[in-house]
Amino acid sequence: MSISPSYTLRNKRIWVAGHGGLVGSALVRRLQGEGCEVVAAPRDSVDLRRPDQLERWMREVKPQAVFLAAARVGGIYANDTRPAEFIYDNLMIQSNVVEASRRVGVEKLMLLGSSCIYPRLAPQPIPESALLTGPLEPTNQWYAIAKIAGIKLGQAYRRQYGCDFVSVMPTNLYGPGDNFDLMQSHVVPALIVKAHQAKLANAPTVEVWGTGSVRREFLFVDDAADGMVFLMKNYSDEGIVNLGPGSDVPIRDLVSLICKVVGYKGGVRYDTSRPDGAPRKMVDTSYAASLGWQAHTPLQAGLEATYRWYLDHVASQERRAVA
Ligand code: GFB
Repeated sequence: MSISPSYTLRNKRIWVAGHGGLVGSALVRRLQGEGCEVVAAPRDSVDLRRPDQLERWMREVKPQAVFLAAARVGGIYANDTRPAEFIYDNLMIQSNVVEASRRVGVEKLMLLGSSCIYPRLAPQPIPESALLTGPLEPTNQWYAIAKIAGIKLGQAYRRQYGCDFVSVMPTNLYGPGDNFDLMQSHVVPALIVKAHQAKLANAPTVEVWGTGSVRREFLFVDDAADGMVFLMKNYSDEGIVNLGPGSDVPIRDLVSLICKVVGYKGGVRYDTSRPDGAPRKMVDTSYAASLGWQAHTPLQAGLEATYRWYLDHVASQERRAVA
């Protein structure tokens, strides 16, 4: 089985790979209460796609545990239009971090995947056992294949070398620190920007991609980081573990909620020439719950925190740049 209450983070040197990203920065926040030293690889001198640079840095710094939150990520448009980057960068980052972790003797490594690894038409909610049981959603197959390879890498190193490598599969994430660039972002930050700009411009409508009828499950990133730290300390097995809040919404309801949080009172225009992506991808979180973890941030509260972060960190800088 799976529960191994013995792994402590206290007094350990922990590398959060991807410390500046959405998940990595939430992990850094969450780890502050764990009595550990958090280290970060400098972006300008350590390219995780380069095994030589990575291993040199890891031998110098000697991390004892690693959260692999570094990845090439993006929303439906970025995934669909930059397939080479999404498959190559993720395959390289994962292979290099897994192999270097084995070579320098990392005690524990957590790989992060995504709910898009599951078949497009998987049963809902999606159990971990649905992995590799059917065809993938075409818009993100490149990213999904790379993330599935990451899971298999971790499992293979566990079997052959006895490495304590585990994999978690969070559902769609959002929160402070997200990417608000419309051509790269996921739906939550994109709609926050669009609703905010429509409010400022008094625009009659806000544009939403797709039909609005597909459903998504959104996990607040600080909940996700909490689940990851919980599993790092308490889970040790080759099975993957889903992380999610346990409920999903149609995109059209998400749009209404974001407009309410932002204070935009106009209408909505659906651009159906844009893809919908998977019809639904809500993960079954009963395994994580049986291990003792669950999410606690309601969607509206998470969206309010994300909008506040956007106003303080993105919109305010754009205003300064214009002034
Ligand atoms: O968040 P999102 O880009 O990713 O899109 P996926 C979710 C849904 O929101 C899709 C719709 O049906 C989009 O068409 N949507 C509506 C929008 N308006 C917008 C908009 O302005 N921007 C964006 N981005 N979407 C990603 C995968 O899929 O999910 C990744 O491509 C990863 O590989 C990630 O797995 C978690 O949920 O469709």
